[in-house]
Amino acid sequence: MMSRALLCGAALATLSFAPAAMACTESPTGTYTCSTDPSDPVARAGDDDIIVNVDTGARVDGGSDVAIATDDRMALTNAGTIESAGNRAIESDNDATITNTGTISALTADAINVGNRLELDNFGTIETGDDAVQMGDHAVIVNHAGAAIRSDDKGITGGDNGTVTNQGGITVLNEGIELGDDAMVYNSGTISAVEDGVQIGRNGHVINSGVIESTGPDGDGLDIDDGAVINSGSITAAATSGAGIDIDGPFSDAGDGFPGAYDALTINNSGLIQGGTGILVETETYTEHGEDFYPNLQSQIITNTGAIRGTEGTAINVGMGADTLRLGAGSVIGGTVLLGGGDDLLSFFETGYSDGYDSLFDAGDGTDEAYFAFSDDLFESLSWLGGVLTLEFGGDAGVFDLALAGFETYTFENAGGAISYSTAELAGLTSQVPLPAAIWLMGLGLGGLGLTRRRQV
Ligand SMILES: [Ca+2]
Ligand SMILES: [Ca+2]
Ligand SMILES: [Ca+2]
Ligand SMILES: [Ca+2]
Repeated sequence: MMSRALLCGAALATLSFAPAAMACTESPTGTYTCSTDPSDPVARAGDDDIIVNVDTGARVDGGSDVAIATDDRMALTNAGTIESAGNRAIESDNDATITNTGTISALTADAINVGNRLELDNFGTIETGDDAVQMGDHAVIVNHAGAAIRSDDKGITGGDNGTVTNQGGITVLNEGIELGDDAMVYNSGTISAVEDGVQIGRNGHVINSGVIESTGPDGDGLDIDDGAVINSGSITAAATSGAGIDIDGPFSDAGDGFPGAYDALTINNSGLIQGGTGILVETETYTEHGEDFYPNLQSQIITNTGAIRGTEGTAINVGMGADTLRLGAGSVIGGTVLLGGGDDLLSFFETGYSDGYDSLFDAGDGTDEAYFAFSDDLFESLSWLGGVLTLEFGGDAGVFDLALAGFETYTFENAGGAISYSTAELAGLTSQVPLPAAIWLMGLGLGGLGLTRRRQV
């Protein structure tokens, strides 16, 4: 008996060191102020229009429950800590507004799980063993400079019409940002994901001046169906099977038939797009997980003044449809370009190019055109071998060479106006000694003259 009483006394003494959790103060009705560490959960899951303010230094501890639960139109400001060890940190329904300058964390469940029309401004930290932010449609999220979202699953995941601006860091073990159709993603920070960096659906718009990267064994930098991408930063995938930008095709439940084609995707790149394949369009038909997947038959319109690289040998594969690849001076294409079926256009729309094109440009089936915004008298050499036309340019065109296959028309902007050749006409030039030889000898002659002049100096 004696020893038991001593034990109880010891236990009580130990407990008394931990401050008892205090309820958040409710005043006026429906408005809570949480100012102690710890504070009890706010458990108003069935109630609308709840306002919660968590003060600096305060900590709302959900324990094994949700730390803050409300129904519609919650307005939450957190400057302290909101956490749960066994459930979601924040759970609300439609029209939630959350401003976080503190920490929101959940060990085993979503940190924030809400319905439609979430407005979230994060200046602090959101971290979780599950999804960091899961929401419905029409979300508007800003992860501000210096803010961090870390998760063992997805970072930000939601439905259609979402707008996500990331100026800070999103570091996750699954997908960084996953949204449905009509998504807008503005990134000037860093999105680092083991799976896809950003995955969005149809009519997506991505403007990136920061880093979007997939670091895992099978992710893509950006996965998108149609819409527009403007990249001045980097969009990369480490996986050999992954693409910097992966462009899906339509899909439907198995047996339901072709659901209709997607629309065009425009990509303007002045930064880096790199993956096992740099830009990859779905070209296959297959069935997986009870769904039929179809090739993307649409146009991809790519303007590149930066670099597009495929570490496994293919820089760009845009498949079926009438695709356009416009290359600016100073652009780099690291790997083969496959323009695929359809009437495609390869355009060198400037002058002053550098030698950034080591691999083949294959235009594939269809009536394809190569366009040059300079004169055909800027050929240094031309050869036709095994179906590959190799052109070497100099002068105002810039010093570079190209290997072309599958093109039907070659257009040059000569002084007297544009002139077009067929492959047969250009290939024929290589077997007619006078013209190419004359050009080549003239180049050599000028080079010799230059050498002579230099020697006189
Ligand atoms: Ca295409
Ligand atoms: Ca094509
Ligand atoms: Ca083609
Ligand atoms: Ca062709």
